[in-house]
Amino acid sequence: MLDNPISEASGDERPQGRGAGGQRHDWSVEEARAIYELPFNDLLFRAQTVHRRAFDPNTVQKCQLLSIKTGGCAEDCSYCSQSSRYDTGLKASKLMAIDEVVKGARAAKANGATRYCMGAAWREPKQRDMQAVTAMVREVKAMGLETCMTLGMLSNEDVAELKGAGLDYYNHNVDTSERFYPEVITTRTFADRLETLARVREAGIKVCSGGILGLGETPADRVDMLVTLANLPEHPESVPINMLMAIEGTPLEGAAKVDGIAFVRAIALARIMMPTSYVRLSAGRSEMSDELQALCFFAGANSIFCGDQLLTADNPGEDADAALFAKLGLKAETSGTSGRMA
Ligand code: SAM
Ligand code: DTB
Ligand code: SF4
Repeated sequence: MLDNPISEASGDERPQGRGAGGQRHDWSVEEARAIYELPFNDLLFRAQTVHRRAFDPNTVQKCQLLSIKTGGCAEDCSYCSQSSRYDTGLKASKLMAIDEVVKGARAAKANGATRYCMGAAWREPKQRDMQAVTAMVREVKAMGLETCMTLGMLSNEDVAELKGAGLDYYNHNVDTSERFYPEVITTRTFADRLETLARVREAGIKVCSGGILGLGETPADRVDMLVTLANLPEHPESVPINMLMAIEGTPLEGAAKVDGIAFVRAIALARIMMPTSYVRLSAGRSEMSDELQALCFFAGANSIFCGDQLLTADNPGEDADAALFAKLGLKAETSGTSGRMA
């Protein structure tokens, strides 16, 4: 099968474990690695074929981020500008006022974002913060935007409160492979991450989970990470793939750059294994050429973060993205017209 990408891509085969909507949850590491290592043209053809079955290939979802609580985080994630353990020069701030968040959401909507993602530099939210964050969810949702939050680990009570407020998505990345995880973060475990993801899913909140490339992981780690995501009981509805933005002062400030072709291979593998998920070309676009981004879209990425800032780091911004979309003939997904095929 692996020698003939077309037969799988054209749906001739129905491997065991394939559920409704063409989703499989029984990917073996060997099978995934063989796909990742296909000749590049075969890999891209296969990914694009899978992509076209579920999505309009020329429509890209735009999500906007806002850091609602910046810096001073107790965790030691070695890529992060917001960990209090590293001197990154970032100024820590308190949880933002609700009306400031609403103002940001209004601007994002005007720029064509359909989802507003609110992130806090916490290991986990404190009970005393839950009233404010749930109010943010209610107000942003009332504006007709999809809501997403990323607040760290959640308890059963937290997920119930967020669900009650109407939260649509929760972002919680596995970040890398289980094997490599302790080299990147020591203050929590890979199992802790999976536990929060299970709680979110159980509460009926949609899952956004992906990872970062460029942490010093091997190609095998990248494949393992994607197999973990694809073999969850349900695929995450959103899969953000970040390219490390090397932040001065963090242990990864001098990390070697990820090869662009290897990055595209990871996007393609995510698309093939999770055919109906939105695969988001996430952090790192400000350092990517138009050509690399175009290859990512061809490999099946169909979502981006828009605006000139991510949480704390740079992003291309509206003008650059408008020019890129025009060059590639891409259109932004609007709330009314989904990029999903009927
Ligand atoms: N504190 C929460 C947590 O860690 O789950 C939420 C915020 S955290 C900044 C969200 C994700 O952003 C991380 O899991 C990581 O995948 C990504 N990220 C953070 N810093 C990054 C960087 N310098 N380059 C690329 N991705 C990064
Ligand atoms: C995700 O996977 N990437 C976003 C979002 N989820 C929260 C965050 C990217 C952060 C990039 C570094 C920064 O802005 O500090
Ligand atoms: Fe804290 Fe999240 Fe940054 Fe880790 S990634 S240091 S948990 S803000």
